[in-house]
Amino acid sequence: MTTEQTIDTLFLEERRYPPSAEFAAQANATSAIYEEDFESFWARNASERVSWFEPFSTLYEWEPPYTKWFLGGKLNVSYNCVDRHVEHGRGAKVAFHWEGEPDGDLRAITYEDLQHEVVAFANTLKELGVEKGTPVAIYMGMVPELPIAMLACTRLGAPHTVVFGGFSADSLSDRMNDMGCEVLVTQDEAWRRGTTVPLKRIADDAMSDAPGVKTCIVVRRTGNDVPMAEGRDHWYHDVRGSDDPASCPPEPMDAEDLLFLMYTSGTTAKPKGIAHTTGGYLVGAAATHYYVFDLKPDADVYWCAADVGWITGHSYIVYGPLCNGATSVMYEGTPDYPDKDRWWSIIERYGVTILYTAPTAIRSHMKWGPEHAAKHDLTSLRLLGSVGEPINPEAWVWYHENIGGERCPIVDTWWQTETGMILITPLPGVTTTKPGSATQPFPGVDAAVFSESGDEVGPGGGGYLVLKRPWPAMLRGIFGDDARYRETYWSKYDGVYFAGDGARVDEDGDFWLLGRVDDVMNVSGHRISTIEVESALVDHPEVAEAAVAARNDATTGQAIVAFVTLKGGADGSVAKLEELRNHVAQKIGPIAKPANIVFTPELPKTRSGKIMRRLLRDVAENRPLGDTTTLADPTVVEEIRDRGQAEAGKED
Ligand code: 7RM
Repeated sequence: MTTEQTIDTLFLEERRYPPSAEFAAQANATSAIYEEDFESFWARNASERVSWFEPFSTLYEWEPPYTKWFLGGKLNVSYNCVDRHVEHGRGAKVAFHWEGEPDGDLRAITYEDLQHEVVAFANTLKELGVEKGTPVAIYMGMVPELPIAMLACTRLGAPHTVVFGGFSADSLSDRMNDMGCEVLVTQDEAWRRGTTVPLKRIADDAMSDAPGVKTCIVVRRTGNDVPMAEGRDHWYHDVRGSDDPASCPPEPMDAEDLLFLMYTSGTTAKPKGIAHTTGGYLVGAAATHYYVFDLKPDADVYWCAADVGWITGHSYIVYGPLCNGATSVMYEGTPDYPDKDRWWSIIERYGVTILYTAPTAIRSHMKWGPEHAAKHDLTSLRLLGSVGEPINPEAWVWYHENIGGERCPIVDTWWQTETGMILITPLPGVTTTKPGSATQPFPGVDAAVFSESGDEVGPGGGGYLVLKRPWPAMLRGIFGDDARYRETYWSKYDGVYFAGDGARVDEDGDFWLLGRVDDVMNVSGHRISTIEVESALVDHPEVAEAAVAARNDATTGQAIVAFVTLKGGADGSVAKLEELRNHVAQKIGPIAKPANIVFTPELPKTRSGKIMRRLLRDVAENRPLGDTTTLADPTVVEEIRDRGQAEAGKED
């Protein structure tokens, strides 16, 4: 057996955080659920977390690379997320504490309110021609009508695609054309940092390139004037249907009927429509939400601070929490508007008990300083979560101390748009956590790290993350592109899912995610992951954020270039540069010492907050920039390029 490794691992993190006895005593999970057999685990969760109109007859089928789950079962997602809670006497419970960005813009929406809203929206869609199977696009900001429209689609059995409200007209029309959408739901404008984003105008541009869209429903948010095309566009308040639940019963859907597409950008310009189906997705989202967040529906106030336009928002703002009957916070705006303590004020006012956010947000709060959180009483919090990128140990510890008051377990959850649900994560009350490690596969999930040639890498080794058996919320393919589906996920290894992430397993069998495999650097024959060098930099007390990329080098093959943001936005000196290089050498070894460092006030990020190292590579290589259409702020990379050129002389 070969034990060839494909990524060298250098960073050693030795801090350990065992669960407290108090947390463990009340936790939804115990270590026993890891012992449960895979089939009985999922069959039990399917019946405990979801109500079926007709029970399934076969748990799952696996004909690589396609899976089916809960075959023969019939269910409806809006029934599970809304009606059944009302039927069980919980209609007066708040589903969403919604907070708009403008001061005082608040709505508390109970499950009973939600039922009426969903029914009214579904009747509207129906009257405008939507039937079971009609594809609907939704292009909105974080307003209550966004989850309402999604649930209305699921009530009718109409598959949706939600396009994040920060995307351009081209992104929207591409997605609508790919899915064949006939109907678009949008809003007049969205609030963002005290100004407005003209969603309807952008939607108009998109519709001019998407002739299949015959109907557009416009929800009023800001109340400003927007153009309305006669015959095609309808104000929601003018066409709102009956809200009598009896007038619109939930459509019984097959477990394998398409629930939604979520487009995700790949290596080529054309985004992939990741397909999720009804039964498996709902069971996966609800079961993980229940165990990973230790949800107590009658006591918790849960807040996932992502945008509903991403998969995180679909699974952990809308479908998982509502299926579990949770009370959630939904916030429309940005974390620093009007002030940098907005999040902490929200947590204090609603008594939020569970917070789920991304490392990029945590690092922003670190950069702004702990004093903003310190102004508020955050003692209601009992559990914290992280998702989206590897979390640097320093950010993890900062989150633990400054937000969690050192009492809250942190769940670092690894998953993807494609996986639909969390796959690698601690279970709070059970798992001993380690800053920077997502720890263990969720019960019933079979993950491993493979070498280039497809051998399983043993403890300590780095390689490629794979999944060896299907899970209920697994993607059912790329919409309309079987060949690309097989090529992207199933061609590297036979019969196992290739996630495209580097990972290592340690002596305890815990997983450490190392970033996208395309970002791995090769210095003098050593394959080095970006996250380890970045974490060594962020470990320095003056560093807020860091991203590294490789450029070609005549001697070492590749050399590491680091892009660093200092706390408080300070400018870096030549002395600081040397200090940071030495810090990395001392932390993980001279091989990982950046050849040069560019100080920058911001890093280039996608709209969902992930660092775009591909563009930093272009900057490091002094090449023209590749595709920048998914950048949150396209000016950032130009600024970095100017600085990179100014600093080029400092390299040794
Ligand atoms: C949920 C989401 C997926 C990619 C994935 C990873 C990275 C996400 C973590 C993480 C390390 C984590 N879906 N990623 N979570 N890396 N630790 N806890 O983000 O489709 O937008 O992105 O995100 O590279 O492949 S996504």
